[in-house]
Amino acid sequence: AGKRLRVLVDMDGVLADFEGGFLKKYRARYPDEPFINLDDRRGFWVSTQYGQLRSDLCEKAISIWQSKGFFIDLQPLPGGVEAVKEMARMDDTDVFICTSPIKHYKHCPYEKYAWVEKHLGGDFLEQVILTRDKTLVAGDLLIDDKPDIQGVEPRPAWEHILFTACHNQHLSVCPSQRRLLSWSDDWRAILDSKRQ
Ligand code: BVP
Repeated sequence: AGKRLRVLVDMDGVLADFEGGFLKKYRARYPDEPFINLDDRRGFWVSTQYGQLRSDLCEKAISIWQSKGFFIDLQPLPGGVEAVKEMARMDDTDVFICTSPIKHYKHCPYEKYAWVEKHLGGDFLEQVILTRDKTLVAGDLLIDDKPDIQGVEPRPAWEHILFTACHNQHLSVCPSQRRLLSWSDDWRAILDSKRQ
């Protein structure tokens, strides 16, 4: 038997619909302000692009995900919860949810745990890793929609699989970087490619 495979799965933009949840609540709270359609999103940071649209919109955007209820109300992205549950049932496979909380800590960390309990079940709380620095976490794969994942460790153990999202779909990443286009894409083949 080979060694166990360890898969790290990001939450926002991979399992939970951060972009869709943001736009819906932003438009409800600021109905008279301009907004960015998901097709027009560019760059990982929502706040940066809103700030470029008009400087005061940066803090308005930030106010949305700092609000109580933002993270728990996020809808699951299609197929994500099912994929993670299937992964966790696979032989010789350990799955962890690896997510960075915002520094405004009043609601976000609590609601991230609550989201996992709600959608993946209480047993899955054992698999949650909250960190602002994913380079310190050792794993074979990190499935994440953020194009540049950096931290204090210059040589992270994982291979980053870029999960396609509205903000990164037009990005030409270096040819060695593999993508997962959605949870309908062949994630099982990516896992198999890392098994001994
Ligand atoms: O908690 C999420 C939302 C927040 O950053 C975290 C990203 O976590 P990972 O997906 O990397 O695990 N976030 C914050 C801002 C702006 C802050 Br100022 C943003 O524009 N987008 C965003 O996702």
